[in-house]
Amino acid sequence: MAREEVYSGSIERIEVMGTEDDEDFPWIEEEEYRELYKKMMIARKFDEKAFSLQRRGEISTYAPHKGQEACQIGAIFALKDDDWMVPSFRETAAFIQRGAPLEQIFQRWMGDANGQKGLSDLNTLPVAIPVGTQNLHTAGLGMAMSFEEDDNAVIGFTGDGSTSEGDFHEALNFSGVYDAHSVFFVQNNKFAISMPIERQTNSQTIAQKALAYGIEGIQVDGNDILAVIKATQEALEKARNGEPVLIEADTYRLEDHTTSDDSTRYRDEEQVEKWKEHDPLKRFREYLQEHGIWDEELGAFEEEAKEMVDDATKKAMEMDDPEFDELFDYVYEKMPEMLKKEKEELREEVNQ
Ligand SMILES: Cc1ncc(C[n+]2csc(CCOP(=O)(O)OP(=O)(O)O)c2C)c(N)n1
Repeated sequence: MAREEVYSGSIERIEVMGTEDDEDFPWIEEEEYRELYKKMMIARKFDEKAFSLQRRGEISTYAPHKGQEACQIGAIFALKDDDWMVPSFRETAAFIQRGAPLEQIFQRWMGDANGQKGLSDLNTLPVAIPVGTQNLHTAGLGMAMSFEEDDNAVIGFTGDGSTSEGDFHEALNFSGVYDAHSVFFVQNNKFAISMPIERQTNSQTIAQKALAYGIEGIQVDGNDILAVIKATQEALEKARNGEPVLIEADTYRLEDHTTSDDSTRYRDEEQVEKWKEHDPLKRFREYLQEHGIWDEELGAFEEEAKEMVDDATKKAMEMDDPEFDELFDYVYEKMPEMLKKEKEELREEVNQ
C-alpha cells in the first residue's frame, strides 16, 4: 500500500530578549521603550487597585491581567489606529495601551456600561464575556475588511480555554477560506479557571491548530514584550494582505482567575513562583538596565503610576450613576419588540 505524505508543518517560536534577534537594538525609538515600560507599570497598578476596590465592595468581580502585560501592551503597540481590537474580559492592559481613559475602564469594572462609550473612536469593540465569541467577531471584522478590499486588520484576544469552543474552529476556518484580515491572539496563560492546559488539549501547541485551517500559526514568548511586538507586527502585516494568523503567546496568569476564585485550591505555589521569575515587568526592567535606558525617572515612575490610578478611581467614583434608559438603549441600533417590552416592565417595577 502506497503512503504519500500530504502535509507536514512546523511552528516558529519568536523570542527577542537575550537572543540574536536583538542584534538590531534599538529597533524602536528610545522614548518608545520608556513609554512601553510606563504603560506596563500603569497596568500593574490598575490591577492592584482594582483588587482593593473589589474587596471594598466598589467592584463586584475583577479579572486580573497580572503577568500578561507584555502580551497585551506589546500587541496593541503593534496595532495601528485604523486597525481594530476585539477584547475579551481580561484585556485591561490592552485598553490602557489603546488609549481608553483609566477612569472609564474603572467605570466599566464598577458595573456602568457607560465605561464603554466612545470605544468606536478607538476602533475597539466592547468587552464580550462569553468565552470564544471574540474569535467570531475577529473573523467577521477581518472578512468584512477582505470583502471591502480595505488595507487594515483586526486583532482579537482570547485565552487557551477559548480554543476548545466551536467558535474558535469556525472562526479560523472561515478566516482561512475568506482571506480574513484577522489576527487571533491567544494568551496561553496555562489555565481556564481551574482547568490546566494539559487537560484543555492534547495538542503539543495551540499554534499548530491553525495549520489544519490552512492559516499560519506561530508561538511567541508572551512575557518578552519585544518578541510580542515583533510577532504581532509581522502577523498584522500578513493579515492586512488577506493572510490570517494565529498567535499563541506563551505566558502565565500570576493571579487568581477572578476575585471570586481561589487558585491555591488547584495549582502549585512552586509553579507560580517559577513564573514570577519571568514576570514581564521584571524582565523588561532588566532589559532596559542592560541597554542603558533605565534611569531614575523610570525608577520613580511606580509612585507616579499609583497616583494616576488613584486619581482615576476618584473620578470614576464621582461619576453619575447610569440613567434607567441607558441600561437598554445601546444594545441594538433598533430595539427589538421583546426588549422594548422588557424595558417597560422593568420601568414599572422600579417606578422610573
Ligand atoms: C461560553 C462560556 N462558557 C463559560 C463561561 C465561564 N467562564 C468565564 S472565563 C472562563 C475560562 C476562560 O479561560 P480562557 O479562555 O483560558 O481565558 P482566561 O480566563 O484564562 O483569560 C469560563 C469557563 C463563559 N464566560 N462563557
